[in-house]
Amino acid sequence: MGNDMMSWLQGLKNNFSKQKQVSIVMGNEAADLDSMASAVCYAWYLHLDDPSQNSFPLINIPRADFKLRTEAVYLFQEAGVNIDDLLFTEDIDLEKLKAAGTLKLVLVDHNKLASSQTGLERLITGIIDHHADEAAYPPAAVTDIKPVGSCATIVAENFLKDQQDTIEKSLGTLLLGTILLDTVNLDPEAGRVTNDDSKAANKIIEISGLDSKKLFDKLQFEKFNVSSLGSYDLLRKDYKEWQMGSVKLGIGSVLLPASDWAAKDPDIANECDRYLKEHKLDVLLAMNAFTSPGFTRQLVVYVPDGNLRSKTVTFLEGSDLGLEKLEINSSSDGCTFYNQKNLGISRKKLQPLLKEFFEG
Ligand SMILES: [Mn+2]
Repeated sequence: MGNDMMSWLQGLKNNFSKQKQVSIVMGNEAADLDSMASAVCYAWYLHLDDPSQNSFPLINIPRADFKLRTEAVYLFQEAGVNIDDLLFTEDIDLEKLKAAGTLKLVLVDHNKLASSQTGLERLITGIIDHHADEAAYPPAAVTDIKPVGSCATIVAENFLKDQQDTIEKSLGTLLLGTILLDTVNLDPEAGRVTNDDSKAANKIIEISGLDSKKLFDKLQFEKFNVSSLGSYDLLRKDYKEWQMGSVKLGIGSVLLPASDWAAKDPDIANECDRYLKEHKLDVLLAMNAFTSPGFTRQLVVYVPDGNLRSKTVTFLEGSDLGLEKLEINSSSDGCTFYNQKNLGISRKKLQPLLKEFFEG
């Protein structure tokens, strides 16, 4: 096996099927960069500490969703990690392992299981986290829970304590990149960083020689760089839906101008239609928000039913959104595009207005 993180990662899939007792290290169901990087790095730490524990990181989302986390796509690639080597939710059946009596769980970046994973609490043996402690785990579990800026900081502290020699470019990149993104480049003004974050990050910089400014700038850019995503993925990257009376309504938050979107995809309406049907929606909205150069909001409305469309459009145009029709060069006839002049109305604020309208 050796002390090489890449060889260990490359062997995960093969070794997993052969395991008897396993420790699954997993992040929370939102699966942000912190959750994913902490799971991989902490499982590697546990493996170095005691290979007989059979520690495996689980990326707590379906494989197809990974590409939506564009900052993670960048950082894992920069660290030399091949995504094909990682284990996702479809690769590990936790219920089956539980039934076989071979499962132990180590949580990173959360300390209470998702509602879809309840029933596994008593299998939790360890927790590394930076959220408020909800004490929803067995008292015997070994925990390190403290309010630092990034869970990756606590993972890094473990390596710095007794596996400092193993911090090379790959591991350093995953840990440092995550800490920097979570703490806005260790900037006290942003109010996220703690002394522990700075201490861990600076130690990694010292050991690995990584350029933190360059790494942070690139991560920050990639986080909002949705150029690799098609319409369908743009819609689902940050998506919420609600039942409002007889109307099922979904809103995707899209991080690019409608004109750029139309340039990428000449037939947005077609993709909206596919999305709407798959989610069994009546109304699909996209709230576009971007900075170019000033902060701008736009709204895209897709409602195939004629009556419901005119009802929805009349309501939206008469609301406080400050809508102004936008001419988009696109064959997307079925979509209506607007500039939203009232920048204060986010999805969180629009949702109750729509609910009142459709339920009233
Ligand atoms: Mn976190």
